[in-house]
Amino acid sequence: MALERKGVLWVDGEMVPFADATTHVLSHALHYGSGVFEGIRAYRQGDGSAAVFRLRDHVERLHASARAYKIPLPHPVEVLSEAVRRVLRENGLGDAYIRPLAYLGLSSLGVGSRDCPTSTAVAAFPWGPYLGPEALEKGVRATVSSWTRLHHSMFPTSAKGCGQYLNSMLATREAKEKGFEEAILLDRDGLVSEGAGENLFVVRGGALRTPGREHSILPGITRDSVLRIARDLGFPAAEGAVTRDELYGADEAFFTGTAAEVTPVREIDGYIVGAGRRGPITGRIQETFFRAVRGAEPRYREWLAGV
Ligand code: PY5
Repeated sequence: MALERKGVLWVDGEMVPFADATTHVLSHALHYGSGVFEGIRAYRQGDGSAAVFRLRDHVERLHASARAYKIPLPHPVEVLSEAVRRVLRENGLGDAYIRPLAYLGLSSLGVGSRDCPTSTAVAAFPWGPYLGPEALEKGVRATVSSWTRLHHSMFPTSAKGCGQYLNSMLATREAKEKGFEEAILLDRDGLVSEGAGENLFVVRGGALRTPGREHSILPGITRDSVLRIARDLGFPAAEGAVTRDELYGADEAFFTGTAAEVTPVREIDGYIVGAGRRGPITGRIQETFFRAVRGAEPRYREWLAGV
């Protein structure tokens, strides 16, 4: 979906019109991917107000990502959290996707240069279901990628580093060229890691499993929320290894992520998952998740930050 090219962004403490939020072509990050980012969603609540889902966790992860790459991030968590709120307010947004970014800018082009200044920006815009309008209800068709998920010995995989997403881009493009909607990447040992931009859950015999950190995943905030929701609903939910044949033999499977929310997977490489539509456990988790983000589940109110 193309960006609307309007509104204002927060850039290092100033509100800047869309057209002016630019950078130089010799910025370090453009050449080497030396930036970190977040994806956050805000949701319209029952009373008409807007709230941000797990705002503090996302801003803290941005700081952790910057730390992992030794990219100085001068704005404290409180300042960036307020920047997110301000961008939503000033753009009059309720349901929105928020994209904070911190990257190394213009000075020199040595790969390890320490003199490039960090630029930090926060943008917000409407973004519907990431994997398509029908995905949340009908589920998506996924394929196991020929590309291996980058390994945690190569990159800090728990960070959202800009350059890491070349791995995801290759996998996503390959999947789409083959007629699938999303890619599932295996880790270096051939075990399931995650989707190109989502975590993955499988359901077998009423129990949920999702690959753990040792499988080079990004430990997603939605994944964490879904683990809690599943257990609160009484479903056993564990982190652990998922083999490729367990993936193909699952009763149900679904992706989780800020952009993808909770998206059922209905087919993987020609193997029909369950009955080929959203499974019953996936449905219950998805329903509870969407109630939680809209403020309709009192026990998860702590996940919402007012705007
Ligand atoms: N794994 C990867 C590789 C991701 O990029 C993401 C999020 C997740 C898992 C899920 O993490 P979380 O639940 O914390 O969002 N992806 C981004 C998002 O905003 C970018 C997608 C294009 O969902």
